[in-house]
Amino acid sequence: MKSFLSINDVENLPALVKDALEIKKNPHVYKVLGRNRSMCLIFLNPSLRTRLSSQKAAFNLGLQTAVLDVGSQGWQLEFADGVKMDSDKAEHIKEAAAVIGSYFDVVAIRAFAKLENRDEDYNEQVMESFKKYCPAPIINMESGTGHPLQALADLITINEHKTVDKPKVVLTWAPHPKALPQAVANSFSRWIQAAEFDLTITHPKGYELVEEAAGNADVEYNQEKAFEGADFIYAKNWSSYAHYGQILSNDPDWMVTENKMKLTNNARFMHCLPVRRNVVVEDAVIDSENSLVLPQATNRIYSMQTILKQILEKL
Ligand code: AN0
Ligand code: CP
Repeated sequence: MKSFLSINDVENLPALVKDALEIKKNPHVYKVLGRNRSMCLIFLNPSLRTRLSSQKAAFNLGLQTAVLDVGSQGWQLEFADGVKMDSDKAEHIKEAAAVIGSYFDVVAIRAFAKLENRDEDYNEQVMESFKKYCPAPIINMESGTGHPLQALADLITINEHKTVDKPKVVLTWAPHPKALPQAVANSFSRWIQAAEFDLTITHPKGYELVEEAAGNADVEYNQEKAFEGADFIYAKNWSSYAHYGQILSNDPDWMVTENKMKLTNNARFMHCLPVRRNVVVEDAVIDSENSLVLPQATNRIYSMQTILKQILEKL
């Protein structure tokens, strides 16, 4: 693998998941791969899991890391071409990405959708600029349109916990006080369908995902109907794609509750975290023995480690 921006960079998905499960059993066997090599983690937005699991994955591979928090430590970056840089942005991505790429062997970037301009977010301006100007391989730690490291961790988790070959997976929209990106939902939908599991997406009208992400998933506007017979319930809030970045509903009736979980096939509950308790999901569900939120977070180490291993092998 050269860079990892989305599922399009994955040649063989079953092999990738198998590799991750093997690495999880023996996390230290590839330590030689990272020797005398280093990775820079660049954050334009906050993170707990991605930041720490990426450093842990690098540690397991013997790879050194440096972290740059652009907001508090770096110069504000300009991404537009040909502009007169007389505002608050002190450095252009052309120089910044080239410099960082000359110091490190791998560069990982987090840059959330700004939810202001759909084209800017969906053209992946930040990731594409790094790809263009940075000579080192790039890893997406959540971009304008996707969060593929999370989706890989989710797929590892489902593979570990499924009891049938093709489980019924339900992605449910849930309420949230702030407008959130579509990235997690987009990637989850794409990866679950690529893994050929049965996916139903349920959300209020107006929250349809972009066509390439929705794919051939069943869309069910009645959440309780969607939950019937589900093996996995994956909750996430996202803002509208059609009415870009807007909150169209905050209906508390969409929260995942113990009562709704009773409609499922004793489903496991999933969320990428961070989660707002008793807004997105009731305490009784996230604290139940059917909750997989902590195993998902643990698997973030192995999703990053698997991607890093494949990139380091090609350096
Ligand atoms: C972010 C999002 O929804 O994209 C990050 C999730 C991993 N969530 C929040 O900002 C709460
Ligand atoms: N799930 C996830 O990416 O969490 P962080 O935002 O804390 O990294």
